[in-house]
Amino acid sequence: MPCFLRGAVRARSATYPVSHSRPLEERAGIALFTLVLIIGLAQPLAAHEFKAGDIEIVHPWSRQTPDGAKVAAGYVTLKNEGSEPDRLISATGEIAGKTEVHEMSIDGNGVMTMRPVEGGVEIPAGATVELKPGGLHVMFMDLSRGVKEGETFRGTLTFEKAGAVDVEFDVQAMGSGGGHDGHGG
Ligand SMILES: [Cu+2]
Repeated sequence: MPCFLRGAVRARSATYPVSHSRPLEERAGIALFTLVLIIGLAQPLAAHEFKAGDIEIVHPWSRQTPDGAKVAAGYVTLKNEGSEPDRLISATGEIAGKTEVHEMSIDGNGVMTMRPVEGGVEIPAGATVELKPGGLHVMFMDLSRGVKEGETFRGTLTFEKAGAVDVEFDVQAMGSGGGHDGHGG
């Protein structure tokens, strides 16, 4: 009886690598595929950068739009690494019929208003200017379609000196990045 058992165990362990294990190449392939998949899925959340002359354009983003929305806001961080001031004078977005650069402010009655920035947004030499919820923003109007979290859409930013540069706006979750939802164009 003990002899029989030992034989059975040996037989099973002998066949195990053949019947249950994948070749090393295949396992390496699966590992690589999984890694590529993880990196691919993580990409929309990672910061992304663009460059126009001395202006570094960090992580342009927008928000998922509610159903039927006709406007959306875009945000971005602009770093001027040059020795001359520059200005963001205009922007476009592929989802928008019209795009303006806006600033928000609160008037004497506590009413929040926004209007196009006269002459564009100045970016002093060596300075970092943030377009962010509640402040300066790109206003996408006459939207041709809504956008969902995880998508990207193309646009351009035009600077007085650095010129026009193509960028991609990452669409983040509704409500991300603070207030400033649901304002009219
Ligand atoms: Cu606005």
